[in-house]
Amino acid sequence: MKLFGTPGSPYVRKARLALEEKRIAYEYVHAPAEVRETQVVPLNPLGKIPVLLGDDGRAVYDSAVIVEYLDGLVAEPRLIPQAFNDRIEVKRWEALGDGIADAAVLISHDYRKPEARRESAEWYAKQRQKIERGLAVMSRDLGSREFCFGASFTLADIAAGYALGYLDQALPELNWRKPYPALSQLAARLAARDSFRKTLPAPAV
Ligand SMILES: N[C@@H](CCC(=O)N[C@@H](CS)C(=O)NCC(=O)O)C(=O)O
Repeated sequence: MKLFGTPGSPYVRKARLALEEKRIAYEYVHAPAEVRETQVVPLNPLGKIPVLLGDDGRAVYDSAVIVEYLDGLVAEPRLIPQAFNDRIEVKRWEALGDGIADAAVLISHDYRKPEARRESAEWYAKQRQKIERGLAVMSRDLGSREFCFGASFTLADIAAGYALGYLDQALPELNWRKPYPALSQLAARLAARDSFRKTLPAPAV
């Protein structure tokens, strides 16, 4: 099985975290923007990463579908609970992680444009509010518990972990740790896991 991605993408990291947690062997194929047309578009018409290519030739995208696919492929450890309400709760955590990452990706891509072509201050404020409201709900729902949902590690922890990690990487000036000490402790616990250590992107130079 192959996973096409780039190390800086939070969605690719989500898929890699699921592969690592489930101990599924895979080949990581570096697919930066220059090769997307030839390497990714034939597998995913949307041209986005991550894409998972199975040994049977089946291509799976996007990251939410990849995680669900992997969780069905290898039963243990279970990342998405089977009971309906529990499953929806864990998927809601995933939506929070994705939404925080979406806003942070938009901001960090806009930063790279020449100043004259950047979005307005209102647009930036709107994206930051999404991140801040998302963090507030994550913090409230985590409370003083060890895991984001239930009594064991799930996709909810992957979602919080990759979103918080991406904020550190893309928007370090946000300083989210100070207002959210419980999320900060969660991030430290997650960072100590093999899966998080193995998928930590190298610092930008
Ligand atoms: N919802 C998708 C988002 C994937 C996504 O936006 N990936 C970015 C990289 S961070 C990408 O491939 N962008 C290229 C494009 O949109 O053409 C997922 O979770 O997989």
